[in-house]
Amino acid sequence: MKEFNKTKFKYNVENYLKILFRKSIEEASEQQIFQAVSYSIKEYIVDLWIETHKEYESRDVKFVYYLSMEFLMGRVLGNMIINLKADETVREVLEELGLNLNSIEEEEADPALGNGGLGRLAACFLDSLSTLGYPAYGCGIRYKYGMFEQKIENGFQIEVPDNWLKYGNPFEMKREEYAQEVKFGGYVRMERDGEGRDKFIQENYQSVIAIPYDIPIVGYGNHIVNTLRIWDAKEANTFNLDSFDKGDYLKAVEEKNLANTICEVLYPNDNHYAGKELRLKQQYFFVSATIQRAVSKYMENHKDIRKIHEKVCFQLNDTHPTVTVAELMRILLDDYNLSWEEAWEITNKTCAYTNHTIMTEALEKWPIDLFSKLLPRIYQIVDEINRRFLLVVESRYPGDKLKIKNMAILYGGEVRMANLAIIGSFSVNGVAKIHTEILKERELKDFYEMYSEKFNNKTNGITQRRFLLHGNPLLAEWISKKIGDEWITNLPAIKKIADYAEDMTAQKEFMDIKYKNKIRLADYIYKHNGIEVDPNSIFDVQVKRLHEYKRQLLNILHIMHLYNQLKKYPDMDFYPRTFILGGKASAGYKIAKAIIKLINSVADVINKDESINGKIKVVFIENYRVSNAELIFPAADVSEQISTASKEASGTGNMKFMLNGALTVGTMDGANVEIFEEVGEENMFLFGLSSKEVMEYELHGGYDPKEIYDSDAEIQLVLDQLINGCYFPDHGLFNDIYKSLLGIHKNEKADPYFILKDFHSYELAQRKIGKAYRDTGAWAKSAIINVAKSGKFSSDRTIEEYAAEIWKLKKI
Ligand code: GPU
Repeated sequence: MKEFNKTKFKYNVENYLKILFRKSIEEASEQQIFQAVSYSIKEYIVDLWIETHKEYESRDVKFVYYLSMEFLMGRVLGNMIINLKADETVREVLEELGLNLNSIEEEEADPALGNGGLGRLAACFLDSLSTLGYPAYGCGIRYKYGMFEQKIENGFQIEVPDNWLKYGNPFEMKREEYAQEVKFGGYVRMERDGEGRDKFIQENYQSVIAIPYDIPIVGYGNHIVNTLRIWDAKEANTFNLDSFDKGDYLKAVEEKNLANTICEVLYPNDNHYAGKELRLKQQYFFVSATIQRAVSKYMENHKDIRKIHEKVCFQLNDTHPTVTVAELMRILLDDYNLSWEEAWEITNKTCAYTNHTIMTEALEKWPIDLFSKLLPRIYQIVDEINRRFLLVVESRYPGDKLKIKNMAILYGGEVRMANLAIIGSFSVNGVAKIHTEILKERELKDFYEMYSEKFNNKTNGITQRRFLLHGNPLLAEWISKKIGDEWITNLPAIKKIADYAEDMTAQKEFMDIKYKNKIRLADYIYKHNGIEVDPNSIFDVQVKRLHEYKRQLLNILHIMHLYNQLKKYPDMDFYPRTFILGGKASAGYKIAKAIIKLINSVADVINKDESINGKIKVVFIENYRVSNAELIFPAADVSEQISTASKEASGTGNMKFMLNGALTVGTMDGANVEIFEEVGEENMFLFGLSSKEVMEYELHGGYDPKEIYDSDAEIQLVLDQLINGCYFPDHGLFNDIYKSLLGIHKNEKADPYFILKDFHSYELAQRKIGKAYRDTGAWAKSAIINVAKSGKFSSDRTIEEYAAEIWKLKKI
């Protein structure tokens, strides 16, 4: 195997500058240097990439195709260098050339082809798949514009397009030779073939050509390189002046438009289905291209299409790629002439589905009208899957209309994608224990009753290579010095660091590192927000997408309350606190945007109030994304994981904080439950209703927050401050928030996320935190124990479980 060669790398950097830009190091811009360094790294990686695939071919391995509308990769250069174990060499060479790797890394766009947890999970999975040596493709869309850039102007969120490809992406490789045709619209004509079989032929359709771009995914220290394949759209070759005469001029223009729009932009919705036709086009576009190519690749070196499940598994990342089920059926039926029964059996052995939420507003339900017009042949197949499925339901539950209502794919004029995914897959998994239990007991109860063997849990994980080794070099080095570096590829080995939890020198070293990371973040905050924060204060952090169920509102209302208390009792016992919040709101999510404005308005008032002596600072981090997340997690003392119990499927930020030695204040929700199992009561601050209690209330139409408002003067004060101009002169602005809590809107549930109900319990937990932090030794001990117990939450563990129990993959 080729080793990373210092001399060659040095030569390459200068040579690429010359070839790409006709510049010397002295003349080149930082961006040009980033490009040259990236191409030099890529040159080395490509050889490993080729080797890896030769090996795959010679061993005739099984592949998983991880189909996802989102891959939130973050910057790749630094991570690739680390995974190549070339960090030291690269730094040396660059220094000899008078360059600095950290500032070169800053030149890279932050690829954000994802919204939040779901997309970042996909990116962590790719890192683990390569590191563990599993043959895999990530398959998605090459959006021209990724997640929007968030600007805060006058406290309001403004969305700015993210032109991440402006300078080109040095790591991608266009693979024209694997282009696929994808067909939309038209109609289906039926004819009999020579053997009397029905043939279905789509006609008068619009074509788009899907062009794959491959990005290498480098495993840690093992020379294995898998592929992230993202598809771009190109017009089919019909657009020329000749078509004018042939009368299909309009069709040619339409095809051109379709090709130009499909991959234009990532929908910025998290946990929310918007029902846009273009979104369905995106889904079918990348699914069809992926499945067609996967089948062709399989047939290149296998004879029997009937055995494709032995070499291929399609993992569906939520319902977004669910048309996979019907597309595979279409190919097996129409292109390979299999019988329905054969095709169905194969499809069922090849597809697996992951559910990532129980939020009902996230359920994808396409109007049949729209669906059948856009995908006429696919719709026929879905219709037939539905018809046959309902026969099974009817024979098992004769006359049971409720079962049909709950489980049918086609119902009430809609195509229900989750039902199609469950029926078409051999595996259905949730993403944390409690989430899977809720799916089985409530959301998908009827399916669980029918197909209990399909259901399984795969608790999420994160990659320690990015979120500790790359993001927190000081802590990473400290850990490795103490217990060796096995944790990099075997996170449970990090448990040995617990031996140092009570060692006072180690505690001090740990807190020093935390302090340095807090200074690093404080500098960032000063640079970006102009706010001075005290690194000796408690850094209390909530960073994640803005969503009512995640309850950033509970956090900010509590801050408002604390501020009231400090004003009222200036001498009260209070440990200085810096509240750091960050996250994007979906562009059309009004109340979430109002909450951002509220946070910024409260920050303005509190940060300026000299009478509280800087005891509270509030910071809203603009444009929260993977690159600044890597600065934020290492600097956190307190991790806010405060979703309404039962609503957060898993959460993964919770794991990133823990890995970096923050203590969690949280509800018994998602993976918090499993973090609690690991660290115990002494090392975590639990509060709030349990998921059982929440669901019980929901069953009975909620609860009455007015009782709390009327009987609790402190809460009343805080709520009134929303609408009395205390924080912002425009009274109306926070009205919607006020009403959402007290239920003044007709037909709307009051406080559906139990914010007032959990308020006091949260306040109590927060008070415990202030107290606990004063005992630095005990705090350090808890923080070190959190790091030590994070072993379970590596995405390596998650991927091992998927590989063994769902994909049946072999490592190479
Ligand atoms: N999640 Br559905 C998203 O980030 N976006 C979505 O559209 C959907 C789910 C998240 C869950 O909210 C989070 O709890 C989970 O940890 C993550 O997916 C990965 O499973």
